[in-house]
Amino acid sequence: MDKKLESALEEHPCYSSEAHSKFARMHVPVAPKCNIQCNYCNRKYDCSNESRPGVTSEVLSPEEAVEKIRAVRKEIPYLRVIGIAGPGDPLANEETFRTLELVNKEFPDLTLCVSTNGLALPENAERLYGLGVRFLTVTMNASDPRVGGRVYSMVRKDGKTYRGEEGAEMLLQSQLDGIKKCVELGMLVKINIVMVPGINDEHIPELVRMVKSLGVYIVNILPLIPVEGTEFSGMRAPTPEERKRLMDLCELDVKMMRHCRQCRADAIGLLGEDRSQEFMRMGSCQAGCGPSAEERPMPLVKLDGGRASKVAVATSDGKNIDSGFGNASRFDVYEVRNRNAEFLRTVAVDTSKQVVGGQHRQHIEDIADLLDDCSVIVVKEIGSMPSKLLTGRGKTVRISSGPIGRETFSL
Ligand code: CLF
Ligand code: SF4
Repeated sequence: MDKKLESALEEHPCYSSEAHSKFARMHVPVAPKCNIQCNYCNRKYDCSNESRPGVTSEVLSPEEAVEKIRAVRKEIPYLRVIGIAGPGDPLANEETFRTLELVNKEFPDLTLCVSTNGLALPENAERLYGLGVRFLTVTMNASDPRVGGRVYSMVRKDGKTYRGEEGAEMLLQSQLDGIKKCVELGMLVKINIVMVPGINDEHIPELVRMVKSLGVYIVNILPLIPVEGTEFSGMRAPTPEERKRLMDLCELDVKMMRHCRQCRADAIGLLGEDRSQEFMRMGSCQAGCGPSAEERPMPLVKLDGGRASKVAVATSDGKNIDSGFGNASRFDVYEVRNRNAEFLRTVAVDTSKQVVGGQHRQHIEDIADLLDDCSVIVVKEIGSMPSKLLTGRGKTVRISSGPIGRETFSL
């Protein structure tokens, strides 16, 4: 491994467990289209409280992505990696390549990282390498088409659609050929595997041995997140114990990633601290009725400001701002007067039930009702829907993290 790659590896928050608390990655969501359909994926939701791959609040053009990187870099000097991870498959979108080209030219010191399902990898491996990509992730859920046929409902290649085992076989062949090429070129390949109990869990050790024989650098086993509106919505996620057992077993064969945060396609920051909402463009409507791309104001806006008498803080322990709006189990409410904050009450939120799909908005409205007397809400993160709902009710939303202190209340 050459020196440059070695130091990039040491500072890559996903590939190095030591780096994940020190260095940040930024995903640029430039790739909306996908060429397959996984039975666990539904990309229509847009909410940071459902943090998972395939979800993003906005799609950027390559030029907008570069502009955003410029702005983020100023705020996050420890940014090291620019990743393209969706919200569709990066290799099914020409914009991915244009973005890589632009980023490589303007920020040669940043590491480029791409995450793909692998279907279009064989024909793109050299192109990616030529554009400076040395870190590549392939999400691969089966090394047997009989298993893959239960995970993927559709694979589209060269204008044709393939289903069931036939589609899974085609995908598998592309993944294997593509991984082999990337390893030979000198890329560090990571394999992401989604663990689906009853579908591929028993098969995963065999899959891991196969990818190990291809020379992959590291494997990451992620738990299924059952999502409303997908084939797997009724399936259960593996328990942490089941997943740990499987990782322990597979670690006998290959290096295992254990600090994955299942990021959004527009995640920004340290792995455990998504700051994407801080850098959301304001003023552009998802339905396309906002200003055109040329007119759109590019300044990246921090949610901020306003005077308040009551402030609600999303906290799990009463000491730190550490929760997102939709997944907080508790808000502490303070009254702020003459720059002094006085604790008033704790508002507990019922988080015992899993909230999916259409129930999500109701859950958000219920929390907003509980905090109706507060004019400022301080959260670690928030999705665009809850953020719009709160601002529509006249609240000021502030994104912050770390200890609750004087700064939390300097309004
Ligand atoms: Fe992004 Fe993925 Fe690159 Fe990391 S994420 S493209 S390798 S820079 Fe990391 Fe996020 Fe887990 Fe992915 S924590 S989902 S493994
Ligand atoms: Fe969704 Fe990614 Fe699967 Fe495409 S490859 S269907 S974006 S999970």
